[in-house]
Amino acid sequence: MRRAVCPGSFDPITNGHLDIIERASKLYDVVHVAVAINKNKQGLFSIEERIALIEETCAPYGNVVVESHQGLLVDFCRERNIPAIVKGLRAVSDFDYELQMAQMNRGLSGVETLFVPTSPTYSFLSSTLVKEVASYGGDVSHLIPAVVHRRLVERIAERAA
Ligand code: COD
Repeated sequence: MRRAVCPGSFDPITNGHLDIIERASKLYDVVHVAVAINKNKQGLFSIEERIALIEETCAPYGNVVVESHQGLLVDFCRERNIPAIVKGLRAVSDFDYELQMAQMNRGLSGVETLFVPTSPTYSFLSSTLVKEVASYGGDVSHLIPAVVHRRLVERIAERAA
């Protein structure tokens, strides 16, 4: 069984994340999506909400398992016998940090990182920008799945109330 992991914060999942997960799901038998728990960073969505949104949007792929994880990604991989991390690369600006993480992770445990070039439509896209634009009333409906858009609009309204 060939396994890979797509890690991230996914606060919330965007079409850019989905593009990478879908492409990984065609290359591997099982793709684990690891939602990082960061105790120092309060997200817009809870970990449980992020997982539910990822499960719903990735259900059509049929081979995606969504889990939270705390601590080192290499430990997540070791516990599940996952030999590969799949990451999307948006631009040169992503490269330096991604290369550092890839080399560190390989040095720690031997796990390899495979980089998938983002689809040009999503090369500027991040969860942070989506939240910022939506918080000022901008239209981000073409950048995130419909269910995520509904939840995002609701959450921003709740926070503003
Ligand atoms: N197009 C293509 N890919 C994209 C896009 C896009 N528009 N947006 C995001 N991605 C991909 C990228 O591969 C990105 O790395 C990944 O999705 C996740 O993105 P985010 O923004 O949700 O998540 P990050 O960058 O906050 O996640 C960082 C991690 C959680 C992956 C990282 O900090 C980590 O591995 N933490 C675990 C602790 C650990 O092991 N630390 C040591 C690392 S050496």
